[in-house]
Parts: sequence; C-alpha cells; structure tokens
Amino acid sequence: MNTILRISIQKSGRLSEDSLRLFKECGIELSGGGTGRLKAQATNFPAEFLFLRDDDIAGYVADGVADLGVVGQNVLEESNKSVSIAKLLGFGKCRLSIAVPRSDEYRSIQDLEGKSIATSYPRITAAYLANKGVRADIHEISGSVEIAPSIGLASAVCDIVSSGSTLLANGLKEAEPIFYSEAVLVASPKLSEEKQTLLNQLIFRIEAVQAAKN
Ligand code: PRT
Ligand code: ZN
Repeated sequence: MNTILRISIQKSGRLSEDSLRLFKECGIELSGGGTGRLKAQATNFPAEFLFLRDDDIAGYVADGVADLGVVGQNVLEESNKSVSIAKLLGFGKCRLSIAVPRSDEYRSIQDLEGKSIATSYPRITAAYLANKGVRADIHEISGSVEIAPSIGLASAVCDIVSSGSTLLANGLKEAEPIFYSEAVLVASPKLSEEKQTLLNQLIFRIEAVQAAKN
C-alpha cells in the first residue's frame, strides 16, 4: 500500500500564501500550478493537497476526508470539531476582540450586560460572556460585522483584529481581546500508523524550518 497524506489548506485568503510557503520550506514540491486548482500532488513527498475554504478544513480533517489541515485557531475553536493540534505554525496571528463605538465609555465586560453584540464567532463569544457572568444578546452575522453598530444592528461587535485599522475606519475601538489565534497544523484523530509516521516526518521538518528562523 502506498500511503499518502491528504493535506487541506486554504484555497485563497490570508493563510494561503504562508501555508504554501511552509510546505515549500519543508522541501515539499507541488506538481502543476495555476490558480483555481482544487488539488495538487507533491512530487517528492507522499502527500496530496486539497485547496478549500478555511471554514471547511476542520470538518474535512475531523471526518477523515483529509488527514491534515492548516487553519486559524479562531476558526477551529468556533467549529468545535474534534481534531488534534499537531503544531503551532507562527503565522496568521490575530485576536478576536470585543469592540465598541469610539465615543462609548467602556470600563469592563459587565458594561455589555443586556446589550446586543454582532459577531461571526457566536460560540467563542457566548463562552466568554458566560464565563464572565454577562448576559448579552448575540447576533450572528457572516460578514461586515464592523458596520453593525453604525447601522443600529448591535451596540458592540466581536471580530478578528490584527492592526486595528478596520475598527478605526468604522468608528470603533478595541475594548477587550477575548481569544488569541495563529495558524495551526491539525490532524485527524484516526490516523493510521503509516500516516502517523509521515506526520512525524513532516513535524520534524517544520521544527527544523522554525528553528532556522529563530
Ligand atoms: O474564503 P475563506 O472562507 O477561505 O476565507 P475567509 O475570508 O473566511 O478568511 P480570511 O482569508 O480573511 O482569513 C483567514 C484567517 O486568517 C482567519 O481565520 C484568521 O485566522 C487569520 N487572520 C489573520 C485574519 C486577520 N489576520 C485579519 N486581520 N483574518 C481576518 N482579518 C480581518 C479583520 O477581521 C479585519 O476585517 O482583516 C481585516 C483587517 O484587519 P486589521 O485589524 O488589520 O484592520
Ligand atoms: Zn472563511
């Protein structure tokens, strides 16, 4: 049996370039090329790559359709899929933060009691609020979360922040970070022994690449 690892990475988005670079730096070459492809074979390592929406990666890995995946911890945590984190990858760093209109006086998370919060991360947000004993109304929306306060949809948002310039441009200020994230390599919980051996080789290479950068 020729065992190969199926690795799912983001097709096009903030993690795509760094994910491809990671495998390249590990010495893994992909056949073919071009945009729009959904699959590629590695030419010098027993692996094939699937290019997916980031939201689908954890599910494919949890179901064993893919063996490995590269995904942000924010998306992974929100998805609640059972996969194991094989390696922190050090790129795609960001945080999920509560933000409020710049003119609001914000003292603590208790200020959100009874208020409405717009977010694409309802699970992480609800867990944080519950932990703090705050009852708020969570409005799940899938995009353009930052405009919710200005159109009267919600009094606060919980969204991904990196530089903070998007919040600023929408008249918001970061009130409280609730979750820190970076890209991670995730693995299916049911890898065969052969696949686990290949994963160990891959992790060894990733660690060598990371060590060379530090
Ligand atoms: O199409 P697909 O579903 O695959 O991609 P996507 O649009 O859902 O995700 P994408 O490509 O935007 O992000 C992929 C992952 O990158 C996220 O899940 C995070 O793990 C990570 N990441 C890192 C970020 C950011 N930094 C980031 N800044 N994801 C989103 N942002 C957004 C932020 O919400 C803001 O709207 O980028 C905007 C700019 O941020 P500021 O703070 O620098 O202004
Ligand atoms: Zn997505």
